[in-house]
Amino acid sequence: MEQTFVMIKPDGVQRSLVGEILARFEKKGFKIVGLKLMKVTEELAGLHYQEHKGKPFYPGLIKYITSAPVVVMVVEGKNAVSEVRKINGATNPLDAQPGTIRGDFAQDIGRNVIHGSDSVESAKREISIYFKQDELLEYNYAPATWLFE
Ligand code: IDP
Ligand code: MG
Repeated sequence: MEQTFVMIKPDGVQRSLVGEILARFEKKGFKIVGLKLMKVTEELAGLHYQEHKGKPFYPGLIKYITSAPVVVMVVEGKNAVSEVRKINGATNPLDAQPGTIRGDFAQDIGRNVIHGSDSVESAKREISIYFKQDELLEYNYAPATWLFE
């Protein structure tokens, strides 16, 4: 099973979309192995978005992501990295299909509600930025019996 890192960005929390978004991942059958509400510091934001340093939107992105609390989580399932990105939809909500989180709940690329890691390597790196090892739980996920052949 693959793990990926997901963040409900400040706009998602402020717009009361946490329950709705969590429900989508739960209903897909993803096992939530870590989950918390937190404020992202400038330092964490810089680590998370290091690949975008120097781009025109970078200062705005850091301001956005540190502006108010976010919900971070680690979800586990088959091909979790790419499946989560499908559920999230295209980066620009105007390109995101209806039925995706960004397609249903966002209009602006700078307020696109949700983050999902883009590769297994990124997922590992991002999980280690936001979670301590003892915040990731190992437990028996009952629905697995009915999710997998
Ligand atoms: P992703 O979140 O779909 O992986 P990335 O290209 O990695 O997209 O960009 C990271 C985040 O930076 C986006 O989710 C969005 O919040 C922000 N971003 C990317 N491009 C722009 C832009 O052109 N204007 C404003 N914000 C942007
Ligand atoms: Mg990205």
